[in-house]
Amino acid sequence: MSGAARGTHSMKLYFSPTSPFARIVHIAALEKEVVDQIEFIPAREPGAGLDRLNPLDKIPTLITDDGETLIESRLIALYIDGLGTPRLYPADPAARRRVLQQEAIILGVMDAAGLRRQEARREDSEQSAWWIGRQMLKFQRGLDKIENELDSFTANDTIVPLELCVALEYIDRFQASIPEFEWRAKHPKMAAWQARYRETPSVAATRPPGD
Ligand SMILES: N[C@@H](CCC(=O)N[C@@H](CS)C(=O)NCC(=O)O)C(=O)O
Repeated sequence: MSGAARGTHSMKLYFSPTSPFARIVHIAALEKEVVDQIEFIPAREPGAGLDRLNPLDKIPTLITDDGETLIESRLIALYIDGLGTPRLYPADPAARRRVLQQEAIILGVMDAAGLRRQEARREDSEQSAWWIGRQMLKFQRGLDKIENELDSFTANDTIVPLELCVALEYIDRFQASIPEFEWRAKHPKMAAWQARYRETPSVAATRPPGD
């Protein structure tokens, strides 16, 4: 990392405490022990100006110590991992591809859950059963694949099990209002794994208020 002394903020992370994508970046920073080099900027407060930095106006957005703006949680997590010896995304090409593929499934499940949830915020008459059905198929198929390959998803000390925990907690957060988000009955291996893994320090330390 170029020239940052421990304890001084050389990067800026635009975040929100309830964003699961920002939480992944926060976890990566804790795992890589660079969190004290990051200034956390609440992006949704008036005057934060995220829209001037990121044309998509999305959280998370990182400004590196060189002043580069990075958008998308996985790009930012990759950058943070690269500040030391890569571990969250292994250097070996085949292992790295597997991590990126497993990450794509987990983030895809989280995207589908987010889109389903947004639909629930519309008036009943404006909700599309077709769109909800599409998202819930992605959600169910994605979780089924993870359940079937859980040993591979959780075997290594990479970003994958950490992201899986974030995705499952995000789903749990909305289960009371969206009953089809119930996932434990059909995915017992994952439920047992989550009950153990959720107290991993970086996961516990970044849990949103109220969860
Ligand atoms: N694919 C993006 C998703 C980021 C995302 O959707 N962030 C949400 C908050 S959880 C956001 O900023 N939404 C505001 C918007 O879409 O206008 C990533 O991985 O960073």
